[in-house]
Amino acid sequence: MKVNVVGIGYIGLPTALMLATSGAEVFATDVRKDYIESIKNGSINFSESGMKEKLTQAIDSGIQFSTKCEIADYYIVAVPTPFDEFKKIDISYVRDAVNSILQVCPENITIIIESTVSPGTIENDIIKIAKDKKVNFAYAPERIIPGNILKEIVENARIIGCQNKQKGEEVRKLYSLFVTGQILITDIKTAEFVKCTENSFRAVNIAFANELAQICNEEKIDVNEVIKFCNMHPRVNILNPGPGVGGHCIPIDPWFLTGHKNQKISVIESSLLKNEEMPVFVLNRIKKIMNEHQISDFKKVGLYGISYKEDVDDVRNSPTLALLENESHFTVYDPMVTNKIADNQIFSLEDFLKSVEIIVVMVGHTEFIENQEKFAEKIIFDTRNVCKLNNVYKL
Ligand code: SAJ
Repeated sequence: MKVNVVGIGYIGLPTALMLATSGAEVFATDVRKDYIESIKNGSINFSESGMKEKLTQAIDSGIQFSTKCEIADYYIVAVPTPFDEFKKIDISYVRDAVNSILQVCPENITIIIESTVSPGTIENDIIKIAKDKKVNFAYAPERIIPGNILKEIVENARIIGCQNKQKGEEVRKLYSLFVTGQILITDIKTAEFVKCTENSFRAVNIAFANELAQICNEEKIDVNEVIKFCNMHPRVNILNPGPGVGGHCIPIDPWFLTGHKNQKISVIESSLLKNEEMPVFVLNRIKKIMNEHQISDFKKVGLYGISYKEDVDDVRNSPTLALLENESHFTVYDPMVTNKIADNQIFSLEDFLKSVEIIVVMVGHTEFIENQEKFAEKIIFDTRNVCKLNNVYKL
């Protein structure tokens, strides 16, 4: 089986590597020339456990990297789908990818879209790009969690949306090369809905936890204890409040469900807005703590963590960066983020500890959890409920 994966970032790269090490002949295409060159030499621009080793194995198995699409039986598109200024999906990368495939592909092949799209996009916009050329389309959204990509890409159940059952079976066969989880076949639009709904569920649930945190804070009650006890109920499962929701999925994908004019969409929208307001809620809490301790210099406050969540180096839509947009004078440190992206960024834990009096735990990296005693002399505001020291401010 010849497969051309188009877009070899967070999703496309592991997909291409898994296919290449499971018996498929794989071409991996990306428009970034420099990235292609570095990846050919075994270098990856994000940190993910096991990925470098997988890349070496895939190179040994004959994976080919290029900026141009090749002739193949299947094409998998895994390019970004950001939203525009009106929070509507921007499909220009998907459109460009499909156009570049159409220039080289034979007829009757299948183009599988993995990028997240709003329901209806494939039928209304993407299929039309093919015009008279006879090709098939499928939608196979990914579900892998950054930090555990290589395990989840194999074990998670997958939903494949297809134009007909027979094509669905063919696509199932392709993914069966490396997926051990169930592979379920449905129509394209249902699959599009599934993807957006999963991330909306998480966004709404986290927003609920964040709102609870705000209410509990006013009543001087520990929200984490309330949630812990609630979750002992057999039918309750509340997620964790935090300083905001980052990453490239949960703050974005739910907007793809909200543009329906004939329905009153309030739950999803207000949840997204609730999550977006959390960095400012945290900022106001920090200012109160500074007042209590007569600290007025923002540099004496250290934000621990810049990435959007624990143990990843990804800073996309990071709550810490959102907080810094409102007040840029804080000192910041993140063991995972080694390039300079903030004004007062410090690169060693020891220097960070020497520079600040208050520490705000924005991300619960393993480094923090395993070295808590080093922070014992500091005033700590723990927004992630990971600190076991005494006298800690909680969200
Ligand atoms: N967060 C909270 N409280 C929680 C859980 C998460 O505040 O209880 C925050 C995190 O700190 C982070 C953000 O939410 O800032 C998102 O983190 P995440 O771990 O929930 O999700 P992502 O964005 O890393 O990955 C999600 C996953 N989707 C679901 O779990 C439904 C993943 O499976 C998807 O593949 C991915 O989105 C995607 O690509 O859509």
